[in-house]
Amino acid sequence: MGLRCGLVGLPSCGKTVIFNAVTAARAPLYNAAEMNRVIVNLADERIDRLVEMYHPRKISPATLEVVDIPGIKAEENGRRSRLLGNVKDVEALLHVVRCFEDERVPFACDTIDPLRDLETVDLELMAADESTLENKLNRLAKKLRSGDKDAVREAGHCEKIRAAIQQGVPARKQSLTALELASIRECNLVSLKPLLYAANIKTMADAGNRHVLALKQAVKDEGAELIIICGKDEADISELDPEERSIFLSELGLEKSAIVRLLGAAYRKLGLISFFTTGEDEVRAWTCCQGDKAPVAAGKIHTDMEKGFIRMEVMRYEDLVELGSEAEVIRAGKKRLEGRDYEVKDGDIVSVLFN
Ligand SMILES: Nc1nc2c(ncn2[C@@H]2O[C@H](COP(=O)(O)OP(=O)(O)O)[C@@H](O)[C@H]2O)c(=O)[nH]1
Ligand SMILES: [Mg+2]
Repeated sequence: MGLRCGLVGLPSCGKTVIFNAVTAARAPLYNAAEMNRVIVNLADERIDRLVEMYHPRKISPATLEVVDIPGIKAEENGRRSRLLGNVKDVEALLHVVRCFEDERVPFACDTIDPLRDLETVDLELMAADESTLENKLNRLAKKLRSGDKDAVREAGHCEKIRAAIQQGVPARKQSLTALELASIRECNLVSLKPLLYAANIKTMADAGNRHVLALKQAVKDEGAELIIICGKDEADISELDPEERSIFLSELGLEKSAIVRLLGAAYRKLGLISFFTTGEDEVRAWTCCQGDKAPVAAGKIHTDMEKGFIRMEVMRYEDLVELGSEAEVIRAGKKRLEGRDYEVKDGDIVSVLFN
């Protein structure tokens, strides 16, 4: 349901520590082969406000599933395919990059070098995609011999994308056209997935160290997002109760915890927005893509609502808060009826009329 985000990175870059920080799940450390997976609620102050107004029996914030994917440089074959299976399964990747030096904490490499790590992870993702494309081309071969037009086009696209990957360009950097994307949709290429970066540092005082600076530049060149995280500190903080937590965060010079920053970055990067349904039964946040039309957004709630879509009633969260109640919003003529072409906006409160 919610967004699925996978943590990747070289062994001992701090994935599990960060996983614990974002989830407070306290998954066991040092267990490289185990997969940790957890669903966390997204903090959203709008939900809190809606709950005050509706006193619903049930509260359902938007969710994020975080998957701690072990060892990107797995040697053994079985583990490698399992790893990539799990990478395929997520909608976004968070690449944790070790930017702290500490001889007491062994690392996969002898040196700390974020740019090398970026390249290493990309190579691993691209190697997986190469074999995925290879498989698809093999499957297409039979149809090609019979001259199937769709197959010819798809194979052309796959070959072009594979060639660029072989030149070292991940699919996400290939500026693929809608048609090309359609040809590889079922491949679920891992180097196509949006990638966010997290620089893992020892203390906030290190936020300007040379590793972070190098990483910042590379991430900027790629047009991606970088979050700076003190994985270890945040993991400790996440074990505190909420009040103590905010005191500690501000002492460390952090406004928001890792999870909030992580989600903000993930949402922006993926072009995701939240809309709401409200009532005495349930106040609930839903996630859709920016630009999704009303029927598509309705389909997130129930597939029947997409199929039998008639109209959507929409009010703005801001209007509801400003006017104080749904009745007042209606009286002010600010509850609108929208049709199939309406693009759902972040903060819309909707109800769907359907067959
Ligand atoms: N000093 C310091 N050590 C860290 C930090 N983050 C992780 N570590 C240590 O690095 C080691 C590997 O971390 P882990 O999260 O298990 O790495 P993973 O292999 O990427 O999951 C552990 O000993 C952690 O305690 C950090 O921010 N500062
Ligand atoms: Mg780990």
